[in-house]
Amino acid sequence: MGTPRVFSGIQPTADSFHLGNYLGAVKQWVDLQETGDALYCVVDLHAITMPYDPATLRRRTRVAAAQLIATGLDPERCILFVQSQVPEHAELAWVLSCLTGFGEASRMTQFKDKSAKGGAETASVGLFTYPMLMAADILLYRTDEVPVGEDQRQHLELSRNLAQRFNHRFGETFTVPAPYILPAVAKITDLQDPTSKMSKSSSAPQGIIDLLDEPAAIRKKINRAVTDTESVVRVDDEAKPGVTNLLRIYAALCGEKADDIAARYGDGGYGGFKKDLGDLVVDTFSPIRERTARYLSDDAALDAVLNEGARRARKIATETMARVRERSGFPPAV
Ligand code: AQP
Repeated sequence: MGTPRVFSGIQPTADSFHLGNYLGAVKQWVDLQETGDALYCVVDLHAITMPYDPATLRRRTRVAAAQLIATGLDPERCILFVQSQVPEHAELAWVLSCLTGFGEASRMTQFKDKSAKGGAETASVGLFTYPMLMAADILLYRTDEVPVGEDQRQHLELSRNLAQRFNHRFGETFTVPAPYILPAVAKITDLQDPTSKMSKSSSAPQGIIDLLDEPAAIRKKINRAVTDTESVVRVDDEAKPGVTNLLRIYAALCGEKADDIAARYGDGGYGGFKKDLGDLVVDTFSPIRERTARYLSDDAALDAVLNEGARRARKIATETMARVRERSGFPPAV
């Protein structure tokens, strides 16, 4: 097998990515650009599935792209682009929506959760068809591997089913993508509610560490993270979800095993452990924050990177769409 094609995306739905986005997804993206033929995308079309303000979206899209470069994505080693600049995403999403059963789409838990929060009647149809747009993102690039967090597993399963369904009905067209999910970081949890996912839209500010947080804010949030009364640092998902989450974060950032880190702190209480973790997060995020500000200060350079990324992505996307059009019974695009 040749170099695997890798694709993933992230929504510009906040002014900063958070620690869960970073450890669950973006950190893997940086690693995979070295071994894979990688495309990464700021998925602004996905971001409009919830109520939004255009000026805010425009700003967040740029902040998202700048953060991705600041974390280590190198536009020479991967294709970095903004989804709406490649119109084939929306075009293929329509074709895939017409292959998806209404019942099948209704079973998507992200739609159920998000629509329940705002009231199912007012949820947009776009929120309902979000998974088909995500399938289009992935299938357009004949993707082999998709590095994501655990919350995206169900959507990825739908992408696989849609690829197989299209291939079966209309002839071999799409690669069937595989999830690339690292169990240790697949679900980083909220610091105040350590059984729930850390999330841009549902975590309270004290429960979420942003990539662009100032050092003092990071330290404070980690100091106040919910633990337990036992005072022993050890991995135990059932009895100690808060400490276990902090250990997983620690391990992912320094590359050691969580059990080895736990053994070093033992039963000495949580103060020193939290202080060291705060330092580690600050040391990792501060250079990223500074680089993000630098990339955001040069509009023309950022535009040039994103426009070039979109041009390169579009070349692949139009090839795939030409095949899809032919197999679907449409005339060629003119
Ligand atoms: N807590 C998490 N732990 C591990 N991975 C996570 N991801 C998100 N939260 C965690 C992964 O980050 C990537 C980009 O996510 P996204 O912006 O496309 O949307 P999301 O999954 O819906 O993330 P959020 O923060 O929870 O956003 P909202 O609140 O807007 O829904 C994905 O690979 C995701 O798995």
